[in-house]
Amino acid sequence: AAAYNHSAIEKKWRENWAKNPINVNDGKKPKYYCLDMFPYPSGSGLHVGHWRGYVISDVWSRYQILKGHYVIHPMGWDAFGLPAENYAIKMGVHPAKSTAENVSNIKRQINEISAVYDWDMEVNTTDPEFYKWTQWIFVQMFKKGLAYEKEFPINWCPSCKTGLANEEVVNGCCERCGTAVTKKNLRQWMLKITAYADRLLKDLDKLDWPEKVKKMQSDWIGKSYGAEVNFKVDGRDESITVYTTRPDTLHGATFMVLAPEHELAAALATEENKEAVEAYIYDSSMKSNVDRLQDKEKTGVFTGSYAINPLNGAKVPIWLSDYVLADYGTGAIMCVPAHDDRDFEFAKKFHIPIIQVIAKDGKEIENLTEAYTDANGIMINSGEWNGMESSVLKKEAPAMIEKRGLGKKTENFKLRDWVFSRQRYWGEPIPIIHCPHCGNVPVPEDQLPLKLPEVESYQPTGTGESPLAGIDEWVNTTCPQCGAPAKRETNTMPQWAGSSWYFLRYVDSHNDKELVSREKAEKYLPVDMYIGGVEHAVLHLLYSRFYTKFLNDIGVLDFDEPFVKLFNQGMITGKNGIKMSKSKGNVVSPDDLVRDYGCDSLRMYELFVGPPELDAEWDDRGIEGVSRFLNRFWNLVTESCGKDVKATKEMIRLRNKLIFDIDQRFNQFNLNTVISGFMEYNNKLIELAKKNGGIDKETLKTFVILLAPFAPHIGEELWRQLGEGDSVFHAQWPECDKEAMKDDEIEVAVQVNGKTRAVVTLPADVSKEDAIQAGKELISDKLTGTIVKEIYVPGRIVNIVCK
Ligand code: ANZ
Ligand code: ZN
Repeated sequence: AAAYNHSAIEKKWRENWAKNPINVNDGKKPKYYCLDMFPYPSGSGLHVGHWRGYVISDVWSRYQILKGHYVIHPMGWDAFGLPAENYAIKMGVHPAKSTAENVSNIKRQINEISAVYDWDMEVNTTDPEFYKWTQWIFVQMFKKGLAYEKEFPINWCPSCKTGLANEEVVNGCCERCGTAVTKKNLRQWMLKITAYADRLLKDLDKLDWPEKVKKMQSDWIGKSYGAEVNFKVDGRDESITVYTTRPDTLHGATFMVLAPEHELAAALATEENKEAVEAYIYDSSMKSNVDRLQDKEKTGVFTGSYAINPLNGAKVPIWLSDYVLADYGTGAIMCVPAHDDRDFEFAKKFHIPIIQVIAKDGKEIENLTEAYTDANGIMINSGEWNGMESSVLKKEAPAMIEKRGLGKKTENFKLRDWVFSRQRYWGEPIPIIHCPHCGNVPVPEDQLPLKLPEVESYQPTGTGESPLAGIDEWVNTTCPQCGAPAKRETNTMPQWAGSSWYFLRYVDSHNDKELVSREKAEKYLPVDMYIGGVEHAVLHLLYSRFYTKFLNDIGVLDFDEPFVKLFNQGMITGKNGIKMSKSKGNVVSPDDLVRDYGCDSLRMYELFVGPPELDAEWDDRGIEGVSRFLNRFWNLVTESCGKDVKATKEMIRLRNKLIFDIDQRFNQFNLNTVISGFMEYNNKLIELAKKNGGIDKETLKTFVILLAPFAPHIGEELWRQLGEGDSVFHAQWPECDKEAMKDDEIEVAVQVNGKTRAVVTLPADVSKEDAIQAGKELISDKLTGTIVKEIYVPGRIVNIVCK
């Protein structure tokens, strides 16, 4: 038989599948939607790390095809936004041009994977026919009051020269370029994602997602329960409302802190504190939220004013400090230094009294050296609350405070509205016209898409305006409502706008009337399996859920969660776990490996390197092992092919065990152990072939079907060599016969007083009596005294106890 020639068979089957697609929608098969997170078409192309996710989603898709599904497995390009634009600026070419080049280059590379993508569904977020709908969604949100304008200090990246969403600031730095983020007061378009906070949190329960990701989302949404409590300002009419999750500690509130931006901050300053207060307010305005929250020494300033603790009438000083954020809760807090770390540090630094109100076993600590943050204990120094269990009081206090008219029970979210405008060129223009008479008027829907105009200079201006603001003939327009001269909005949408809904478009990508037809949405959506990196846990994955819920609310979709199941693959790294990147010079290109070992070997090796959910270090040499396996399997099949070997019991048993093991591992996403399983069973079959002069066809065919999702070309080729006329992907995924899987003979240890004396081979279904009988016969010469007990541990041990 001919030797395994990967280049020849891979070329042959790729051409064949192009003509005879294996994944056909006959309208009868149930659908299965398996989605990859679509890539940014960057200039550096694909390395072996990118392959991993695409291989995982492809083996899963092919598995679903074999299980009788019509699989929706599309691919597209997330091509707007900073990465494409920064690249374009660096290379000195227009982003439209470089993006198109990158797309065609990456598409060629992706095709090397031989995945079953349906390119007829392809989308590109920069295509006007696509972003027409991105803009359309914005207009619908605007009409529902969910897109609104607001001026406030936002996160600003001085290097990318654009505003950023909270989600795009990581440890105080720009998520894209790593530059420290500052603040800038800018007029912004905002999306009211907070209107969906409760649903975004609650519906996490519906999702079959990694717990880790769900936790990241729920932490980000950050719901907390507590109370708003009113403190009267001493000697004045105003009162200050604080938000607290710990109203049980109210007796321990020895001071208050307002955010420097609080509306009363300046007004509360007494004459002698005025100068210091104003200076402090100014200094804080120059810092970002992240700076302010970082663990640095606390700063603050006393206003000179006092407030009255509503429970016990104590006079407490009012301070300003930037550790209190203006946009969380009410922007003012009551400070309980005995039980809160930040308050403790602040009180120590500024010599403010500390009163302990919760104590373990009710015993007060003489000199607190740190805050007692455990919410369990007995209330002390708390008037009528003394003696209560604090964890109980914590739950009851909000209602008690509300009942006594001191405030109200309330809840809060950490989630903020989404800063949705970018002062950059390479994005979807926001389809709004500013009219001096009518205010903000959306571009009429029949005029969408509002195309991004061609510009000479697309570099960010740094002025807080996008480069679009410099194109007078584009900016100046007329109001669609009253016809008066008006100006276009010049900000563009963020990177995430297109990716928040692209997965909906794939199933109806040529529809020029609707974003997606209701019929197709009902038939093909939502996504059954979403595969991609974990870095998107709170950005893309949260935004997509929000968009889906909104589109559900306005009747476009009949479901409100986009991704039923989520799988996050780990990263492939270079040596010592270092991320693969051009700048580190450790990028491994798939091209040479495909040439030398074939696509099938590389696909399998991508999975073999380790559990798919974990990071794995790449080592080129490992691919040899996979390649050797494929060669040996090839030889086994081709040598048995013409021989018509009869199936032995052992072959049948092995066949069923193989099905059971592979299917189970596959289902649990233990893809690396699927590959090692193939290797083990291959070795066993080779042994059997030696004994029997080959392996029966049925067993070989079974192996080939199981292997095909992983190594589709060799799978298809061997399937045909085994005499089949139709594609292996039209075969049925084999089912395991559990009876046939059982070993029919077992080896049982025979013991005397717990010591093994012999081993006896017995039928697998032997009865207790027969097993003991056989065991006794075998060791009769070793029995002394009288038998007091006979024990049979099924399938393993016969133990005869003598005295
Ligand atoms: C008194 C208190 C006593 C508090 C105690 C905590 C512990 P969540 O919602 O879980 O993050 N807080 C409220 N608004 C704030 C703001 N704008 N900036 C900074 N801190 C703020 O926590 C809410 C708690 O964080 C509130 O409960 C408040 O401090 C503080 F032993 O009030 B607490
Ligand atoms: Zn108008």
